[in-house]
Amino acid sequence: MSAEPGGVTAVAHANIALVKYWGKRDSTLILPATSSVSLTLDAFRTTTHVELLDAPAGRDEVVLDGEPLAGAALTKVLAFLHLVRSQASRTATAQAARVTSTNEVPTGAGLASSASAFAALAGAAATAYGLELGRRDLSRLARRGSGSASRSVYGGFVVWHAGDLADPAAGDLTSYAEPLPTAPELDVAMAVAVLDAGPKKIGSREAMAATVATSPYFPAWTEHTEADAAEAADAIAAGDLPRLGEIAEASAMRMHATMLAARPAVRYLAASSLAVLDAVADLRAAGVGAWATMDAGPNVKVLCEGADLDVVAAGLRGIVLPGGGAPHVLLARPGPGLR
Ligand code: 2P0
Repeated sequence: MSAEPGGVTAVAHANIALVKYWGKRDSTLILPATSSVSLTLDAFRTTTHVELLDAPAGRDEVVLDGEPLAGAALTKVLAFLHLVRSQASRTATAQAARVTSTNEVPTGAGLASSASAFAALAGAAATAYGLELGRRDLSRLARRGSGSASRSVYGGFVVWHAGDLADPAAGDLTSYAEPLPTAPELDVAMAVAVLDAGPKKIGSREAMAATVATSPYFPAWTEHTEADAAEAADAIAAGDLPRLGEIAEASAMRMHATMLAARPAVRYLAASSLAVLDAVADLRAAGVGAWATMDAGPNVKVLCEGADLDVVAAGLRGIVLPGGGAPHVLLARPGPGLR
């Protein structure tokens, strides 16, 4: 974070979960049902500037990519600013803020991420309002904006702990992210197959709530995910990419299976996604270490060794999608934490 005369600027990067977060046990505090493990990427970053105004709270201004923010997205940001002000004990005499944010996401990628957005906002707003938070508390604060944002406070491989399950107040203190010990020889990369399947039909927050409320598979999902997170951490420490890749692909498929069992089903998998999953299996059959993961949308992200990124990208660009055409492929490597 850099404090300038006119405010504070923070930069945060997107992260992709390898062991997924899907479901909350407390939606006010954003406490997850399970721990999750992610990789922060060098691509897809958000830069956010926060400047305090000579005006009372309630006159906040939020501009995203040059346009005033509106609707539900604005409500989320205003609630977050209110939280930061209350933590700074400045509610009585609170000054409004002007938030100016820019997302660097390749056009049409469909990867706009609340993770980089709320991590950057947490960093810039906390500093602007005079909160001196360590990384762990910044991660807890970012979590209140969007769960996955807690992980974007750190670079590389990260775990977000579910925290104390017994009561929410203890959970709020113990549900934070931290970097994972990583074998120095573990050199990974990610290829993103961008599939144009139109705008999302259901946002992830609503989809998670529907899954928790109606999927009979949800208890099995939570039971296995905690063990998957521990095994992923072991694989990262040991530099065992095949083991990490297997866990990551299984976690993504199980997450989608859990939401497919909701009533009505939540389905992000598209026909084009299945074509990419087949291509990833073909790469593996040909001896290339490549493992797929998917989030709340049709795009498929492929984890591989850094040295194999070009061959994986070529494999993905060679796919003939249902309906014709090939996926647009973006390349990413591990990226830094909030700065
Ligand atoms: C993840 N996702 O672990 C999972 C996998 C999408 C699929 O975290 O409600 O924007 O703000 O806490 O973090 C996306 O959900 O949800 C997400 P909220 P968030 O990356």
